[in-house]
Amino acid sequence: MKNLNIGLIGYGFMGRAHSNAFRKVNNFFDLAHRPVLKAICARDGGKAKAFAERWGYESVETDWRKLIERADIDVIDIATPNNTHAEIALAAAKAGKMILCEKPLSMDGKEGVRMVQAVEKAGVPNMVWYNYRRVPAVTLAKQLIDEGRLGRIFHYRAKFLQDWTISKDLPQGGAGLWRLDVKAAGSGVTGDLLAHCIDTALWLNGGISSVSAMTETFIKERKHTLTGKVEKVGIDDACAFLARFGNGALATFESTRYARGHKALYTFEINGENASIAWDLHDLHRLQYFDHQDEGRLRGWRSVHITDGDHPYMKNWWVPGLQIGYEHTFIHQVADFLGGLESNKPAHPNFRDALETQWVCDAVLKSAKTGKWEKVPRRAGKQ
Ligand code: SOE
Repeated sequence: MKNLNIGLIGYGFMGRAHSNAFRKVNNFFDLAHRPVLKAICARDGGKAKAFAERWGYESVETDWRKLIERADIDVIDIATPNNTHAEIALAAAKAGKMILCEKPLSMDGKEGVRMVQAVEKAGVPNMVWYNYRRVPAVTLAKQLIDEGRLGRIFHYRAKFLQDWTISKDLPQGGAGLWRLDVKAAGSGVTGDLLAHCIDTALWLNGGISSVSAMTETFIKERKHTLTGKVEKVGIDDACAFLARFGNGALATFESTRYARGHKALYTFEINGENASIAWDLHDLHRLQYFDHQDEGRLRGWRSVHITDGDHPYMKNWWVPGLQIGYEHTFIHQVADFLGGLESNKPAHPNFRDALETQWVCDAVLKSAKTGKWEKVPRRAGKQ
């Protein structure tokens, strides 16, 4: 078993999800690599030390540049606010480190191009944590589509609804609230939530060619945690867009942080010529499937419980019928990343895949400003 030394930057919600995955992956998957929690890096040394003690990191750094310089680190895992991804990734690639990066890849497509070029020039394995691809039911949806069971796809419908920013008293900026600060996040729900929907959609249904979007910022000013002043809110609180896929399918996407009663409701439905698929994050271990080829008298939506040994990833877990949850998607992602190193078939989504999502986000935000349909820019560089 080969050790793979991890240097994690950032100890927030995602730092915990990633650390849990690194710790558990070898207990459930047969792999030739073992992630070792070598160092946690964060500006606040006290908090980083407490995190290291809780999760079992061997050492603490307070300057990410020092972490990247360390010869004993193999993988840099970026779990920091969006505006720091590029600088860290560029330096890590230059130092020859493998890179795992939180979503979205970058602040925009232009920045993403530099990141793709850096990892490809350095030849370092790279991956972006779009974890919902690794929900077994979502992976099964991909298998069914790739097997051609849906036939021609006509419609793709996705939503990601939350309600945690409705209060006007919620400040923007700083730990936990940087997602509301446009300087740190780049955008609001588009980069934070719709990026997930777009990543899944591109994976399941291919490229998006054009979009027509609307966005709204419901609360125009909020106190900034770092400056103490009331400042303009620059993010999109809600975004809805129409899209045309390269394969001719029509799509609707919607996301908001103002859907009272919804905490993290990610859903999608795909309608094909022969069959349809629907999935819901609140019922993540089920895939709804309608097959028009079923005998007419018994035809209807099936609710398949994705817990059997022949379902994606499930043979690695408990016994048939027992379900798994959100945190397992990150474990699957680490397992696939390590498996990719071992088979020489790199895991996806890599930086280049995530750049595609970025281009769609850029086109969505542009369309919301111009009020026009916008084309999604083409890929940068060669594959
Ligand atoms: C925002 O609340 C958030 O935590 C996103 O940043 C995550 O990517 C999403 O999976 C859940 O919601």
